[in-house]
Amino acid sequence: GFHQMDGLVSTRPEQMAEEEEHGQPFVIGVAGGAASGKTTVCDMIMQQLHDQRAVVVNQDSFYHNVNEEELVRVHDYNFDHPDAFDTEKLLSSMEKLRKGQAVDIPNYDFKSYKNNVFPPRRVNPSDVIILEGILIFHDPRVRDLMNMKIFVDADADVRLARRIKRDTVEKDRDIATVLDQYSKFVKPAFEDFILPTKKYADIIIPRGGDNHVAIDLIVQHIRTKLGQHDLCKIYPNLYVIQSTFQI
Ligand code: UZR
Ligand code: MG
Repeated sequence: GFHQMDGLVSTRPEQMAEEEEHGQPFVIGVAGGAASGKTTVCDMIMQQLHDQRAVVVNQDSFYHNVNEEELVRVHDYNFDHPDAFDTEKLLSSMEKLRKGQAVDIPNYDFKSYKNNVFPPRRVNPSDVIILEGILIFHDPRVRDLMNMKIFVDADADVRLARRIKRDTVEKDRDIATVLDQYSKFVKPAFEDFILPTKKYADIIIPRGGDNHVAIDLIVQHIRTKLGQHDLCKIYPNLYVIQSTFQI
């Protein structure tokens, strides 16, 4: 009997020590169609969480490099397909962050379609990690990392209008190319891969970044969750008292 107990006692604390030391981050997933307002929603959450250690990790950073052969016909390359992303790398990066280690995240260049043109971005472990991207709810392993899932909703015409504006200004593309890519890849991929992941969302935000009430509610919830976590660290006895009450 004692032997078995010894075994249990010696493995548990070791395993828990690492996690306890850093605390598990609160992971928020933000999905939605291209140009739906995901980035705006993330920026607004980050602004309101200014006093917390929070970081945004974009799925865009994990685009595979487009090779020379594909580059010749890059207008036939589907950037809206789940296979366009290096999900294994995203998972291993998240694994490190959760262990309290810093990670170097690739800086994908939309002009050269390469992830090694710019130096990587150093991301430090944080209390809140926001994972943002069109297909961030697609892989169940990535979904399982999330404590809260948000889907940003915007009408298709709004998304297309925003996208034309953004891609012509920020990405130096002409309107014909943007429209062509939209009907060939963006719209079908939205219907085939992105929209079906809406069912995994805990919260659906209509009107994207314009919805201040929704953002306020979300930030309040995050604060409550983080507050509970902090109280538990500062007053370890508080939880015992609370649970006695509940029983
Ligand atoms: P957000 N995208 C590009 O246009 N070029 C690339 O090299 C990589 C991605 C587009 C992608 C998707 N697809 O619609 C959009 N296409 O970026 C996602 N075609 O960006 O989530 O910020 O809207
Ligand atoms: Mg964006």
